[in-house]
Formats: sequence, structure tokens, C-alpha cells
Amino acid sequence: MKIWVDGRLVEEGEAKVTVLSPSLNYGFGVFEGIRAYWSGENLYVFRLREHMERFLRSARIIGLEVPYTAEELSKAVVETVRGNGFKEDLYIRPVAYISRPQISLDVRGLQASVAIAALPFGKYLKVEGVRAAVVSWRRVHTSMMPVMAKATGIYLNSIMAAVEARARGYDEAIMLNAEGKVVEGSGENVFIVRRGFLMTPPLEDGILEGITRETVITIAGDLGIPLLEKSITREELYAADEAFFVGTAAEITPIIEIDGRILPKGPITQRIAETYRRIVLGREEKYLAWLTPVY
Ligand code: PY5
Repeated sequence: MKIWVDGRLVEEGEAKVTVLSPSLNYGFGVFEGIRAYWSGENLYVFRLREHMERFLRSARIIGLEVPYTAEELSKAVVETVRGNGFKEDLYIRPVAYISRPQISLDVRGLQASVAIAALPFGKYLKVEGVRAAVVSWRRVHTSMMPVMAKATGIYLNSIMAAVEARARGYDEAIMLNAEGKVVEGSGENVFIVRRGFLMTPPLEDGILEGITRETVITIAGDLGIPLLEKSITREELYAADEAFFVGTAAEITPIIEIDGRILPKGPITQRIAETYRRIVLGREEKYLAWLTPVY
């Protein structure tokens, strides 16, 4: 498998980084997760431009200097996929990191390297639905870490949550913020349905500005499903008629149980999941602009 590193496609074994990289030691890096779908005729990268724009936004928030434009990075993704000749569903992982050794925390003025990998990838969570647990680890508060940035170091928080849920026999974690509001999964945004309304926590509660979340908000608008971006309490979560995770890796995954409370796989989740599937495969004329054909 070939990986794009600062403008060159190299074999995976050659894409190396020093163990003294501050990105490895201190988590000073940013990354993206992007999917590409094989339609049977072409490979379509989903919302590539939006992902690369968020990548640069994340870098800007943490003060990491990435020497490429969104346009250049988007082209690099296509080049990476083409260079490997993939004709199947993929997960694409761009990462920006410091490639030189440094002990000091004064990372000002360092220029990032960028690597882009593309891997054949199937489902991330069980498609039929997951059992979720509200975990004891709280989501890092926006006053402590820039949670809006998809920064590598912040993912220790996600790992603690993901592992706790699985160790307790569940499939995925639901995290509360410091105020006790429901915010997101370990690597997914969350939606609930109550009384016909779709609800999802607002940005200011401290969530990643998910691209799938935004996609679902658009789909809900098209389907005429009323939507509220509002804070969600733990009890509202338990009282939900339906709930689902959304994310690049998770796509639209129904939540079928929360802390021992069974939820039906409801009709709204299903309609949204079906529409999402059609969009990513290029079967919704209106959203073809969200797809970047590779070949
Ligand atoms: N919230 C968190 C904490 C995330 O890590 C992710 C994405 C999302 C929400 C959803 O964002 P988006 O819809 O833009 O993907 N998580 C990564 C992904 O590629 C996976 C990390 C393991 O889906």
C-alpha cells in the first residue's frame, strides 16, 4: 500500500516518523477521517473538500502550520487512491504532524508534514445497531481543550470512553460534557428522536463539528423532519423513541439499547440511513456535488 507523504507516494514502510516527534509524545497533530464508496462503476470520495477544510481549520485552532491548501490536499487524496488503484470502499486518513524531534513544548513556528493513507474498510460499528453505555469519563470541556478541532491528543479522551464502554460489555460509549449534558460518542455525533422531532446537541456543548451530522441535518430538512439543535439531558436520552450515531466511520448506526434500556430501530433512523446510503453511492442527483469521482 502506498502512502502520500509531503507530495510523494511512498511504500507504507517508508512512511516513518521519529519517536521524538512532539505529535507522538504530546498529541500535537490533527487528522481527518474520510470515506470513499465504490458504486460498481466509480469510486466516490464523500465530501472531500469539507473534510480538507476542517483539517486546515483544526490545524489553525491548535496553531499547527500546514503548508498546503484545501485544494492541494483534496488533489493529494485523489492521487493517493488512484496510485493504489483501489476499486472498493475505503477509509482515508490524512494526518498532519511534526516530523522532527523536539522535547520542548514550544511548538511555535514548526511546519507540519502531512501523510495521507487510504485503506479498504467495511463497517466500523454493527450495522444492525449498537448497545451504548453512558460512560464515566466526561468529554473534555471546551475550556480545557479545543474540542472543535480534530486534534490527535484529544483522542485519548475518546479512547478512555470507547474502552470503558466495551469493557462493560457494550458496543460504544455515549459521553456527557462537564455540565452533564449528552454530547457525543467516542467517535460519532449523536441524534435522538422524541415526539417526531430529531434532536442533536449544539456545537456550544462541546462537540466535534461533524460532517455527517451536518449531512443528516440537511437530509432531515429535505425529508421534512423537524430538527432541534439543543442540549440533551441524560434522562431525555433514556426517554428517546429512537437514537442513532453518525460519523464518517459509523455512517448512520442505530442505537438499540442505552444503559440497559431497549430502543426500537425506528422509522426516522431508517429513512435517514437509506437516504444517506443513496447519497454516498451517487444515487441522489441533488447531492452529486458532495462526491468527488476518483476515476
Ligand atoms: N465526534 C467525534 C469525537 C469524532 O471523532 C467523529 C469522527 C465525529 C464526531 C463525526 O464526525 P464526521 O461526521 O465528520 O466524521 N470520528 C472518526 C471518523 O472518521 C473516527 C475516529 C476513530 O468517523
